[in-house]
Amino acid sequence: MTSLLIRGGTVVNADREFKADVLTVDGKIAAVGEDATRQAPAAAVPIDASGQYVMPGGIDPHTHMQLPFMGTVAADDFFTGTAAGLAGGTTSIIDFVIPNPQQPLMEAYRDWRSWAEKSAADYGFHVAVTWWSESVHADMGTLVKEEGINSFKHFMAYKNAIMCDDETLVNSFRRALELGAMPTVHAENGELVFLLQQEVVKMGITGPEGHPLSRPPMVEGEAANRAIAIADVIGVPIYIVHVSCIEAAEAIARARARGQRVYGEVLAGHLVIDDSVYRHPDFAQAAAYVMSPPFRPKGHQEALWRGLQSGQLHTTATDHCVFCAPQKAAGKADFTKIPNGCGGIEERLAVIWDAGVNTGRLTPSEFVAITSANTAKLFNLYPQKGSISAGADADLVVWDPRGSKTISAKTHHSKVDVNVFEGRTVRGIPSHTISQGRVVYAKGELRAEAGKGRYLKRPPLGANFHAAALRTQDTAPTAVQR
Ligand code: DUC
Ligand code: ZN
Ligand code: ZN
Repeated sequence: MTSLLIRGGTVVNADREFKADVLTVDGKIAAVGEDATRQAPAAAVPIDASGQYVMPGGIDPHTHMQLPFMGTVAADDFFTGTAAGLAGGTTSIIDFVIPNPQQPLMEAYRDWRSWAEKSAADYGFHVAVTWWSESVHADMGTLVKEEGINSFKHFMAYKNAIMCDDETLVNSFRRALELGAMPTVHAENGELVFLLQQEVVKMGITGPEGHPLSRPPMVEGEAANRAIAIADVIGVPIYIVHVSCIEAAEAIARARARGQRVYGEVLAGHLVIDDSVYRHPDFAQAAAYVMSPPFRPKGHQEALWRGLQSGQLHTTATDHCVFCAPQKAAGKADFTKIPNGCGGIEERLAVIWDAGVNTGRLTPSEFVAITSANTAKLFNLYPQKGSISAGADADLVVWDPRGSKTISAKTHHSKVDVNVFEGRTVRGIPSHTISQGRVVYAKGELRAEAGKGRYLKRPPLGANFHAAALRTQDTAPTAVQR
């Protein structure tokens, strides 16, 4: 039996914070509070959490480990990427299975499952629907009913690659509704991106500064509005990944005000980095920030914070998808060929704590809501994940609110050669990360082990979640008697 007794800390859940000891036994939280102290076996290993917070380990609902993309493969594999996450207090990820168009979903799913076996932390998958056929319809059923998938991803951008047209969106959303699964979208209008990329290049703008010009906020706003409208007509909830701009955040807020069940995710990078990075005179420095949607002018960041503060936006993620400088160099002569993606899995919690809690924008409980609990609830992992309560998985972070560090590629654990938060000093860092009741990170020492992560099956969301998501513009369907 392995047991830990985390003593003297302040436990923070999404609903409240309170002083309590936490006892873990064999990978689960056995007790919280007086029971923990009383029931602790003599062999329990003590961890001193005095003056610190004890929070659920972070869940990153949006990562792309070893993703084959734009002619190359993302540099962090499932081991190095999840290990970096553990060093930053993130104990679970939800990554993406992305079939090529015409590839059977089940085949791609099996590929990703085998790649992920080396994960150091627990993991689940959203599965992307990149094309439509009867076999895709059938595979979605198998994935939900047998494989524990309850969310499907749709790329509205990346024309001539993985982009969904409206026909696919409509068919897939309808199937998701039948299955009790959550449709999710990368909201950017791929036709507009395609057109603007050509126009920007024709103007002679071939460097990374062309990237945000080809993907302005309205391109994201259009797609968010369209996806939300389709979901409304179908009567299914919808989750918009990496909301980066006012236009998309407002689309979500408007739909929610109409009573529609719409959820929004925000990336740590989009909260604190602005589009000035694309104007760096050194290609490699600017290309390091090429991701989609791009970083935005400053005003958008404030809107994203307000969305999180007001509860109109719900989760935070990273879109961790890293490419090293030689990979980014594929787009040296043409920004449209720069592999899209940035890191952040190790930094997300500290960046959001520093810019969110230390500034008074968020309480510690609100921080837990947007870094783990809301994701666990939306994707049906709660309270196994996202909660410090008896019976939950022993995935915890002991958080030192006075500890600080300066983020750098020289000291991070990802394999990528840059860090988009380079030079940022953050106050509030993990002292210990505990995964499945094992101390996997302690005061700078990472003890991640390949293959220790487990696949997380996520059951469908249930009839109530879907049944209540009625069309907001319903009129009773009645035939005219003639
Ligand atoms: N955006 C990125 O920047 N990289 C991977 C996929 C995506 O949508
Ligand atoms: Zn995306
Ligand atoms: Zn992504």
